[in-house]
Amino acid sequence: MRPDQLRLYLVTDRPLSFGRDLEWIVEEAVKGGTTIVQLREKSLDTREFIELGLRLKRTLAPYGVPLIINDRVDVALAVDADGVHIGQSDMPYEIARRLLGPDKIIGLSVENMDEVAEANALDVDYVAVSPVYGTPTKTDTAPPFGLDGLKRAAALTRHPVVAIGGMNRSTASGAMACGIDGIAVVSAICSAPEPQQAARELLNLL
Ligand code: TZP
Ligand code: MG
Repeated sequence: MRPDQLRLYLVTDRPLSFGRDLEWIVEEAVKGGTTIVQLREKSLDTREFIELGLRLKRTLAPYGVPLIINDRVDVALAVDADGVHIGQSDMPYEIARRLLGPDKIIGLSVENMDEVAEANALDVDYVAVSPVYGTPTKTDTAPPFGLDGLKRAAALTRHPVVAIGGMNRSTASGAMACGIDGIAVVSAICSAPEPQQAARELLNLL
């Protein structure tokens, strides 16, 4: 993947989308300039997860925007998504790579400096520094990196970097100044009254 595809990374969250259709949110976000989309589902049945993945893949195809599946390598394979995003307690990178092959995107969350260093031994396509700030969207996180930690993580890693956790219009520019490739957002787009406008405004700040 090209690092510029990480610039504005939407991570979906249906509860934070206030009952609005996820395909609509995603298409609006992409019209506003979102460069990559991760389908993150924590409570869907496998069958529903796959059906939603297939629908989002059809939504994104005309825009050439990659679809990444959170956690579930089986779902990524089932829908022939562009890749998967794994955390430190998900399937190990080497196994995910073996199953997905050399061409799929694999992103990895890193939650402290040791994990940033360890990821340098893996051929992941990007790392997500998580979280930069504490966020009500996900409360079971590691302690936040802050901008200082983000800067050190960006300097230490050999991979493209996205920042996640508390990224919004007020925090985006400061994060980008740490030498990263993009920001990943949940609530700043999913909960926005106008997701297209929200994405456009974020992109303008990056
Ligand atoms: N992983 C680390 S923080 C986070 C995830 C999925 C949630 C980020 O949500 P928001 O609303 O963009 O702060
Ligand atoms: Mg995970």
